[in-house]
Amino acid sequence: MRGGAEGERMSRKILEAQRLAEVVSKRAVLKIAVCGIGGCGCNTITNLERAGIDVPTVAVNTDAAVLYKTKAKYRILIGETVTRGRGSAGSPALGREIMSKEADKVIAPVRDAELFILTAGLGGGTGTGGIIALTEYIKENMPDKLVWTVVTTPFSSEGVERVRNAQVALAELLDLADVVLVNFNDILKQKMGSRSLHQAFRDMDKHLVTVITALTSLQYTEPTPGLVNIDFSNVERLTRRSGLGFVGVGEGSRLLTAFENALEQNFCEADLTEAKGAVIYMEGTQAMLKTSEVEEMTSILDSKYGISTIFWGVRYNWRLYNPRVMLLAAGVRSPLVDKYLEVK
Ligand SMILES: Nc1nc2c(ncn2[C@@H]2O[C@H](COP(=O)(O)OP(=O)(O)OP(=O)(O)O)[C@@H](O)[C@H]2O)c(=O)[nH]1
Ligand SMILES: [Mg+2]
Repeated sequence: MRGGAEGERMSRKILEAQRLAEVVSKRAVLKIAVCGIGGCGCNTITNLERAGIDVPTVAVNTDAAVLYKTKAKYRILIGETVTRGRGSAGSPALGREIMSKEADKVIAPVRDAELFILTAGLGGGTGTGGIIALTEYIKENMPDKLVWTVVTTPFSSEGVERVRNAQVALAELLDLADVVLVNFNDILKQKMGSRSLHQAFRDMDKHLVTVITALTSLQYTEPTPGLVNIDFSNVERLTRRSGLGFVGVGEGSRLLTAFENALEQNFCEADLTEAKGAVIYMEGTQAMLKTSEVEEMTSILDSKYGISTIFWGVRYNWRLYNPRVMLLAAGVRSPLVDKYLEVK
């Protein structure tokens, strides 16, 4: 048996270690919430829930029937007195007005999140006006939080009015949000060669789930010696008010192939040259994540794109057959987005 003084010293040490571990674990977990607005946003939330996402999800709509069918941790009907639960009939102005009055109610269940991922299909009323008003609300009332938006642009075949709604909203979002990730439906259709509009929407649905799931996995990064690890302050410094962003997720037989495939997942023709910085998040077994290939990824980003600020995240995942890489680049350019915003 240890003596009284010695025993006391030991138990104090154990208590201190426990307290430190608690602080570390609290600091390390990045609190993320995902919020989907309008028909497309609600559909994305349902798909994320089906895929087993494990961050709080909020689905918001003015359309009660669509919301009723949505699967989400929190479902919030807005504009009930104005639209009587029937949607905003394609009016972004109405969607915006309703959300600006009820944003408080929407955010209430996830108020403690540090990073909000907001998603909507641009072109209609609720999602288009709502995502702008919600971003504005968070930026005005909780300026320390980050807002990343994941949006789609309508197919040209959906008509001029929807495209115009989307153009105006995209321009505003680029000013308001910390990061805007935009996916052009037309580009996806070209790449996938989808047979019908319905099929193309389903392809985009899958893409949105992959991107948002990958973004939320940033909360799991494990500190790895020898790499500049991702923590919240890195993510914050890199993405705050960084405008247009790029995210690609790829798998491949080797890490480098996965990385190249991630670069291919480009649905806004983003040009990564001179981007503000990048985050690379890798998953796989320890044997898959080879240091030499990690170095090669860094050197490609540096020599080909001139990106020198790179943060790394690793999560060992014994269930994967192939390594998976998520590449997030902040502050990218896109001639396609520039052109899209010019057309009136
Ligand atoms: N990928 C995908 N895109 C969709 C889906 N539904 C709609 N969209 C796209 O999102 C745009 C906006 O549509 P909605 O989300 O239904 O519109 P809303 O925000 O509910 O607006 P209102 O109904 O007018 O209040 C459309 O123009 C489509 O381009 C969907 O299920 N999947
Ligand atoms: Mg709707």
